[in-house]
Amino acid sequence: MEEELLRLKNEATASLDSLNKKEELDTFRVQYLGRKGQFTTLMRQLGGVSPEDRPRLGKLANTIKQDVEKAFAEKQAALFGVASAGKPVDDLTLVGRRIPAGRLHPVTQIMDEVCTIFERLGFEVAEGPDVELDFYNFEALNIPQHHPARDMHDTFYISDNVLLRTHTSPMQIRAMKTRKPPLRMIAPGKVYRCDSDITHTPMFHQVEGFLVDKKVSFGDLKGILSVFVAQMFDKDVAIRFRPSFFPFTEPSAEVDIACVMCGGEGCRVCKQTGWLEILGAGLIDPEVFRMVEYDPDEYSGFAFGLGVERIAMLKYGINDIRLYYENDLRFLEQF
Ligand code: 2U9
Repeated sequence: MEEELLRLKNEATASLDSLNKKEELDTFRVQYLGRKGQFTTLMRQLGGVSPEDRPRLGKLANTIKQDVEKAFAEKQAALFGVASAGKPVDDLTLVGRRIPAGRLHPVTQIMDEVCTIFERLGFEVAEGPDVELDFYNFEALNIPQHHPARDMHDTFYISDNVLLRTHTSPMQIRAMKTRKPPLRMIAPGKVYRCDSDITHTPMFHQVEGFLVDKKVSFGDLKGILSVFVAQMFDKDVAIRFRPSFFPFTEPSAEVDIACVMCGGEGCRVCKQTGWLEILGAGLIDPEVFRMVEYDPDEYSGFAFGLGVERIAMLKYGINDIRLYYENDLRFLEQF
């Protein structure tokens, strides 16, 4: 038994000395030190040794195994750069691990971009509650009970008088009710409409803006929106104002830009018209001024509203609005 132990020690030491590849370390460990390795097999045989020899041989076996384990750790340190205590040594030449960084949602990115453009034009930002009173969402905007325009808004009602805002206009009403002109403000935020298909989600984002002062004209509105379109899309993109109707503006217009896909030639995206609608706007209706106790003979103003998801779809060429809210990283990571 003693001879066997010494032979195993010599064999293991020689094998360890000749070893110079990291892969060979594993083979060595399994062959000599593992659960089914040669040391374990030999030490199991200690049970059959005479009781008087057993303590001495047991001790010798343990010492030899410990020596080989120590030599193994040193070899490992030499080949792997691992300290003999088993602790990894920092390899300062290694490339750092990349920490996966989150990023802003594409809708947030476009929302920020829209807000920045208007902030540079001197507009202040106002945010307010998503749960609103009927008065601020409809009544004060010249949309009384039973007005047909209420149907278009597909409202989520919480009670008779309380609802999820269908646009961010209530913020403008709140501002006018508490402050005097001149006012130049944008209201970004979530709005809610009970509607869902390829171009509608029950929650979407709007940026609305308005300006109230003495002698504000439709020309001022055209100027501001032209600057916005040039900065948001392309400085040379064609823009047109098309007559429209909203209860809260008079006159009203919808604003189109030359199709971003075909440049105005006509394609599937612009339904062969060459134009894409990007926002609605107009001069604030005198009825709205009366509701907030502004004198419509003294003040005038313009207002506009845009859907952020729609602007982002046109900018990025996305054809289904629901993609924004499926949280598929393969989609979100592209922005
Ligand atoms: C006040 C007075 C008037 C805001 C306006 C629009 C026209 C408009 C739509 C664009 C796409 C809503 O998200 S959308 O579906 N908005 O067309 N919004 S004028 O007019 C106001 C706002 C506040 C006090």
